[in-house]
Amino acid sequence: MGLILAKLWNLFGNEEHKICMVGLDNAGKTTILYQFLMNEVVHTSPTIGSNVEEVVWNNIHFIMWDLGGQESLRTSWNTYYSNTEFIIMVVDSTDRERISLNKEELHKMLESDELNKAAVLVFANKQDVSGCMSATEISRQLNLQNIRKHKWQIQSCCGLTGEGLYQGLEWIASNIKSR
Ligand SMILES: Nc1nc2c(ncn2[C@@H]2O[C@H](COP(=O)(O)OP(=O)(O)OP(=O)(O)O)[C@@H](O)[C@H]2O)c(=O)[nH]1
Ligand SMILES: [Mg+2]
Repeated sequence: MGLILAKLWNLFGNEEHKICMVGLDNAGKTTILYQFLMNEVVHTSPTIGSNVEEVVWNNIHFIMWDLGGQESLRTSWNTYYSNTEFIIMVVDSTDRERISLNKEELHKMLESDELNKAAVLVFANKQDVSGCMSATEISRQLNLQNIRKHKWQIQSCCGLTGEGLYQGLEWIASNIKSR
């Protein structure tokens, strides 16, 4: 009976799915959060702490946490991990210098027990900038092939136009466990 009620509850779109959006400072996380929320570009300044918004898409409720990416803030990302179903890592595809730092942060966070069941979506952001790294290149640089314990996907996107963002969300939706 409980299971049936739970299924019905999900059917009416009342279940919430927690997403933690991480990535280095200036990657475009806050820009992406507000594209999802309002379909427009907002003026951002570096996030101190976090932003959280409820994004409803196709009757699915996502609680999206956008965590500040500056070095001093990255050490507290783990305080947000409990009950996280999906990690979105946003990568600035123009930032070749810090791609290995991105890799370190990603693989470090995936060692956390609290993220055992989390799936990972990597957004290769800022694809509007010519000469930027492609999703394939970023995938190689981040060593995504070596991630075995988590489902993962990489999606190229542009936070300014919204291009690619909903393909990413579709992948997330198709990996919700209760569906
Ligand atoms: N060209 C380009 N610029 C982008 C894109 N997405 C975001 N930006 C710009 O990148 C800058 C940083 O964006 P934010 O969304 O504030 O970055 P953030 O990841 O939230 O940074 P922190 O809060 O410091 O962690 C802003 O000037 C954005 O307008 C994109 O797809 N293309
Ligand atoms: Mg921000």
